Amino acid sequence: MLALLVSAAWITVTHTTRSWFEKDVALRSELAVNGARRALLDGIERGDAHGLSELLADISRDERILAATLCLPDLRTLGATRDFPPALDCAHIGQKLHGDSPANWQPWSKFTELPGGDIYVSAFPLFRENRPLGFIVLIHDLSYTSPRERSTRRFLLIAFVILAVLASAVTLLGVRLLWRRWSDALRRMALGEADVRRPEFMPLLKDMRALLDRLAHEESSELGGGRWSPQRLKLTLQRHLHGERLIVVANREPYIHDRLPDGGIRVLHPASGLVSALEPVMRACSGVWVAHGAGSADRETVDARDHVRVPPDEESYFVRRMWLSPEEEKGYYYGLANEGLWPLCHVAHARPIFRVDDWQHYRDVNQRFADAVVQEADTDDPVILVQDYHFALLPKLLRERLPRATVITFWHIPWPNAEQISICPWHKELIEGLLGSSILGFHTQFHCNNFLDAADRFLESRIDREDFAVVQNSRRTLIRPYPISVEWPSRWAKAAPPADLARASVFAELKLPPGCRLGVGVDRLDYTKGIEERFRAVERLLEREPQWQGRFSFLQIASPSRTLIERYGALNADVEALANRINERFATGEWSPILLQRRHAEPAEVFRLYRAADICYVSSLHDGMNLVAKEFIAARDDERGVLILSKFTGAARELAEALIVNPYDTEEAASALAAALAMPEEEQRARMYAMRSLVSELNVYRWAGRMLLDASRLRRSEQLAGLLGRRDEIGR
Ligand code: ADQ
Repeated sequence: MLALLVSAAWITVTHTTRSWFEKDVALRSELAVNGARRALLDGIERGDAHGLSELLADISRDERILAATLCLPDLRTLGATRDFPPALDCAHIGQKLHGDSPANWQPWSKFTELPGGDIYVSAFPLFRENRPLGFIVLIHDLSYTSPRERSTRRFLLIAFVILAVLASAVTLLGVRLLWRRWSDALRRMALGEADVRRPEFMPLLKDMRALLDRLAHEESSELGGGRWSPQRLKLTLQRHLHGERLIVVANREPYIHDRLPDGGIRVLHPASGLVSALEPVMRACSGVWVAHGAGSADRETVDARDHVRVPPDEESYFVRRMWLSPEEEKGYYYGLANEGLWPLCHVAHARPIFRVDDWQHYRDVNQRFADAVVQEADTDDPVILVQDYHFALLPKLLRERLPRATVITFWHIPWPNAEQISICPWHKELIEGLLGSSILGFHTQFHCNNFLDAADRFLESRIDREDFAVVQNSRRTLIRPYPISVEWPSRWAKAAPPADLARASVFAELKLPPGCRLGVGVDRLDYTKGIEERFRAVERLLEREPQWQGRFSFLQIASPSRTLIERYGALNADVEALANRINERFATGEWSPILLQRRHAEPAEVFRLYRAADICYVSSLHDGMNLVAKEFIAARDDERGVLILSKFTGAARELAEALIVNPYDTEEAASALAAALAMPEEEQRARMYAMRSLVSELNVYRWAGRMLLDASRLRRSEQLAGLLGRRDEIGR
């Protein structure tokens, strides 16, 4: 910038000084000619060549005039000083005077740079009573101007620099003064000093206050600000909800006891996003988790009250197991929940099926879980966390039995638009059931809005759009977005081997050649996860960029899920057939492009795989959040690896540094795979660093903590409303 300014100043100064000198010379020559004009005209009329030559010699005696010549209208030379250059003869200069005839001649001049020094040539027509008698040409010495120009330029430049410095200093001073006055006024206005009111500050002040409110609310000083941790979550529960224990209700249990063929028992962590997220919260808070006991050794491991202490090595909370008959499980779990509600809520082109029998079982099982929760509650105002689409009716049932309970319900999957939800014959009952909650949470604001629209359309209720709440039968339910996340730091990441060791062991197990690159996918085998689309992207990559054949494999760990449902059976067969077809097309020797393992993997192994991989591809066709994406980030403490993420996941709204793709667009997904494989280490590091910073802040303790804080606020307002005897609306 400075160089640009100096060059501009230099050009301006050179141009100005040059034009000064030219003007000066032009004036001098005009004076010289005017002084000798009459004598010149007389001499020409007389044809006195000798006298004219003497006159020219007189004129060129001036120290700045080098030579002179006198020309006639027919461009012949009448006289010239001795050293007048022949190149500038009368014919040549005559052309420059313009005019179609000598009567129209105009004075002419030109600056010329020559190796020996600069000269200035000027020509003046000589008229007597409008009659052209000839013209005189003078050659001026301008070599004296160069040193003068140089010193003038230097002087002007120095002046310019001094001026620039002075101007900057004055501007800086002015800005500082203005800033001080501005910030002082803003500070005084923020402190509420009555004499300061400037309208331009109002939007800023509003934002500041909103932020302060949020911070004050979210990070009350006694709990300490900053990152949410298990300790902070536990303190929040104790101080704000006076609760020592939480009651969680979820279909899936966090630990499954499984009978082994040799008669022994092993403990499994189920492949479930809900469990992965909620289990660390329960370890932090303690309490009881009410769930379906689905393991083959579950009954043998509970006490008389169907309780078992978990986690096996820590025993910080209880699981209360519920026993379902095969008919109940078929109707409530496989039927209504997974053949009805799951496809209803996901845009994945599977037709939902609703059967009256399934609905009856769903209602019965919800009622049985409500009974169990009431048994588990040791106060009349417990804090209950109801999880997911298996228990849409439970909040209302609990509200009837425990009116003072704080019921926080979280819906882990998308909530569709009103038209779509109305496909379910019992959509009103579902919405009404959920409105028994104090707070109903979704991953995104979009799903909250869909729920508000549905409540507005199908129920007698009042929608408070400012506070995002539904008011029905004198009860307020807050509808809020709480994007779910993973624990941070992750205990599985802590326990996993460092990246190079993880890579070496995984490569050895998979028999991958050393230079090979590895992509990984970890999912329940579910049609919403886009596993077929993922394989097709790998196939397209190998077609388009054959250099990756033999050098890139994609490992898919797919845990069989909901296998009794026909649609899942078909998916299982389709995924396998597709993997086989692609492998038959490209596999050579020991190398295969798709490594499909249909099995459950324990979290320790899943995290080792994340660390070993170059790429993790999450290609869900629709997903409330998707925790695999966040787990991959939590695992990569080496800040390497590339996450490719479907834009149809809730996670894509937060993880902008992932390569975001439309999984249906095979070309785009193949390009993302190619870009990930070619991505330089520095870029991987920058992206991973940004995503790790975000997920570490927005961790699962924050997810739970924000819900608990909102619940405590609501509870206080309800208590206050009760004290004031307001019966019209229990609310804020
Ligand atoms: P899910 O549909 O189960 O969760 P997701 O969020 O991806 O999906 O979580 C899957 C969990 O299971 C992860 O913890 C993963 O490690 C584990 N997992 C997957 N496959 C596995 C395998 N083969 N072996 C072992 N573990 C495996 C639902 C919603 C999501 C939402 C979560 C949480 O569908 O959108 O993110 O709940 O709210």
